[in-house]
Amino acid sequence: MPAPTFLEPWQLRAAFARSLSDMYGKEVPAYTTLLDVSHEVNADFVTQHGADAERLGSIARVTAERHGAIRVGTPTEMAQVARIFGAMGMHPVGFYDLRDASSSSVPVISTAFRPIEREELARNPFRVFTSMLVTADRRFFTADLERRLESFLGARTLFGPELLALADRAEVEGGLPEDQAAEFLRLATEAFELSREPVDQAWYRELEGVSAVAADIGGIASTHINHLTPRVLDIDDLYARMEARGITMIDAIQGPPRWEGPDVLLRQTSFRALAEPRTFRTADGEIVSDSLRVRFGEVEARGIALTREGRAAYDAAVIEIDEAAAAARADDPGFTEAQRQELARGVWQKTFPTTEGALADLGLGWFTYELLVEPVETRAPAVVRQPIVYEDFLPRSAAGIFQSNLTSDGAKDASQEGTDRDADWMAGALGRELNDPFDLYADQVARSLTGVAETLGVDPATLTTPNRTTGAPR
Ligand code: OOG
Ligand code: NI
Repeated sequence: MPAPTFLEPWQLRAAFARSLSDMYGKEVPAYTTLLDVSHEVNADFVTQHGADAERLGSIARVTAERHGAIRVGTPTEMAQVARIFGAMGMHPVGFYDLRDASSSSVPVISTAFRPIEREELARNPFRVFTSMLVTADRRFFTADLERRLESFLGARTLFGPELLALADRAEVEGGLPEDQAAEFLRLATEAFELSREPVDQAWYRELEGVSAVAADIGGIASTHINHLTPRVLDIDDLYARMEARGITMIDAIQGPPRWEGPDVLLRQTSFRALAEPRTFRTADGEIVSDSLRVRFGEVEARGIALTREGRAAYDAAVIEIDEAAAAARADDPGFTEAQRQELARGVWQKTFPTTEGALADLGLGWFTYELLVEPVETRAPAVVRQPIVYEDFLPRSAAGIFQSNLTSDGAKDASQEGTDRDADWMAGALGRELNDPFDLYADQVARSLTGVAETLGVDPATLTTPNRTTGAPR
């Protein structure tokens, strides 16, 4: 009898991404439409651009690529999520504070679980944006509400002991045998299904008065996947094709504008999912059918990762665009989204160079260096520069995504002092190291330079000198 197959973390991750996608497609049919349109957009893009289309990831990677979003209530639940994703080789990266990034009431802080090694990312880059409530923040929750919320959250179990035990075993042993892997994947997928249990109506509505996000997290005794986002190679094309199919998208594409230079960071857009039927238990114990609009469809395009300097330039450009757009809107209430995009393009042209080479030479973007395998032996080995794709999220876009899909703004008492939360606090809640995204990109660059320098027998520092490298002609 052949030995049972053993699934390594990346195989668990790829299988989980598929399993979650199948489940979510059944729950939210519009997601399946989004996948169909995404595949069309990507296929057409590859036909038009050839090998250049795969500069920021192979088409196989991009086709399988998804990010999920989930929301939990407590540090205990957050630490359990970390164990489940740890089993799949997904580690917490980055700290996002959405409490101030949003004008609506979004009382959460977040991190993203994702693979961190280059090879692992190439195998399957599945990532999950994970948010948790800050119940102690008085701008959102009174002391009384905090106490009742904590007691509700403390009494629920999102992830059963069997799932957590399998997760721990996978992490310690570097994977799971086939039968245990199947059970792990089944339980993990089930943990993120939408519950059919009746929702306590009074409790849900009370929390909704404070924040729709707080109600989604703390108003029900289970969690669910909020959205699952495919990646496209041309998000403007996707936007137009979705609208042509009669699916109304939010007004804007979040993040950088469309322009003639290299794509950087992340552009995202979304559409409101249909109202989903849910049952509620009323104050007098009656079960009634109603619906909730909480989950939505999102899609994204990824560009080149920016260095700290590049990111600072990005953040400044975003503020400049906002201020200029606000001024233009004050002058002319008819100021359109198309005009805002045009204005944004102008700011981009001042801020970023139009070639990858300049982005590298100015130290704004991250690039790795590789030896070009030349079939012609007479040529000296050439060093080629490859852009690193941005693997993370943007707090402002995340806040925009949260906000554009809320049914109400909720209530935020700005006169109260916010509760301090930072990356160290998050690491403590997770009980694990919280990776800094910039450090991860810098490591990738350093490793690529060392590799090339060793092969050539030169000092790695000489490899990043401008003009020493040949980039793609862009
Ligand atoms: C997460 C919103 C953020 C993104 O892609 O920036 C997000 C949520 O709605 O739970 O998913
Ligand atoms: Ni998202």
